[in-house]
Amino acid sequence: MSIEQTLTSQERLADLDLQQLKQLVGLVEYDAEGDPFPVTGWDAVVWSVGNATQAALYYQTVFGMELVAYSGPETGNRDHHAYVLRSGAVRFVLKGGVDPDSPLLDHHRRHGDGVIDIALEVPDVDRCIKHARAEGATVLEEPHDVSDEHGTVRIAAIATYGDTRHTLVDRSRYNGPYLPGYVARSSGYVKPEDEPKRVFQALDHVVGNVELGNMDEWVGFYNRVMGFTNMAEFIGDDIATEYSALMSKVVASGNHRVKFPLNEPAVAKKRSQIDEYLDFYRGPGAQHLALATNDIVRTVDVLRSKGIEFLDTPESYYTDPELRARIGEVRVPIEELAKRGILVDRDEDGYLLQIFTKPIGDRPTVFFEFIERHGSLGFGKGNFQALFEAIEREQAKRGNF
Ligand code: TYF
Ligand code: FE
Repeated sequence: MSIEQTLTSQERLADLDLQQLKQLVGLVEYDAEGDPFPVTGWDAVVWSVGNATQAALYYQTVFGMELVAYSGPETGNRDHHAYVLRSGAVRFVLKGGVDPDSPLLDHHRRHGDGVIDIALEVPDVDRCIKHARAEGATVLEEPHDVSDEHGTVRIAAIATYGDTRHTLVDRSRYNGPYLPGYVARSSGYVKPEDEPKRVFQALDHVVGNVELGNMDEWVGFYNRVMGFTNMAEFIGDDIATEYSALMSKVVASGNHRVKFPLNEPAVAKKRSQIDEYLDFYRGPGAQHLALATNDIVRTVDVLRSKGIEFLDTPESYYTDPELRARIGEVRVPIEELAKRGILVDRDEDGYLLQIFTKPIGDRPTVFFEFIERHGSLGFGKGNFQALFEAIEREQAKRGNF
């Protein structure tokens, strides 16, 4: 039995080791041999944005990411600009149309800013596609090699919920800055001396919102097509009708690096936050990305100082004796968490600290979560009520009922 734990190329570049990743995102050892669709980890999150040239600056100056590669008219790509940014093991690719007839602009007209591709690094693209096809997946791009002076990448893509895709990338024979067609690029932006090197190190999970009644179908898709297994945490209809108006289940890759909670709306007293997303995104799509940090207090302070707005948490959350008793001792005084609105949850494995931003674009669709794990492999179940009440307060401000 092979117990496989391999670093992704991004993790190696970021100088992260397996011990750090275990802490940051809770990866586990597993038997890769019996895995029909082995996944090493995240490759990139590819965004369609209304103005990639400006968004690239936002992710550098606000989120502290580093510009590393570029494709655009100057490199022979007349269709769009694409800026590749990284923070630790996280890679974002921001795409914005140049050619007025670019398909990217059609996508943007419909969905607004959002995630078009959750790309994964895999050791064997052909094996994954063979399995995916046999399980009925839609293959959007057949396995093929792309090469330049830095080597060869093998690549393919399958469809997932809505207009979202999973590109599968084997970069074991490649050492360029991103993909063939991209050139290395840095920027003139100079980070202030007093800022941390990074405000997040790794991607923890990406949540998908799907239509009413479709959650189990998509859980089944990830089980069958990608060999993902279900994690213990879920939101059932018992909790849903109480306050959250959503149901949720979580699937994970064998090594637990890649975790996909999947939400569907539930019928409850108030219009679901998931319905609001589906209306404004015009269909299923990625709802939030959880970014792992090893110092959430610092992360929140830096981001707030740059104008990022987080959901607020009422004082009563921190003074609730039941919560106090349940969370016990954490690495920072509760008062420090209360000042910043950081949430705490504890389970049998440990605890986690988390906080959520307001939607990051013009539509009430995509947002970020920041998460600092200390043993807990969960998603903050104990915070769902406080969190969903906060989301509902924001929905009400937007005129939702
Ligand atoms: O990823 C999760 O499951 C948590 C909780 O609309 C959550 O971050 C679930 C649904 C949602 C917002 C947060
Ligand atoms: Fe989350």
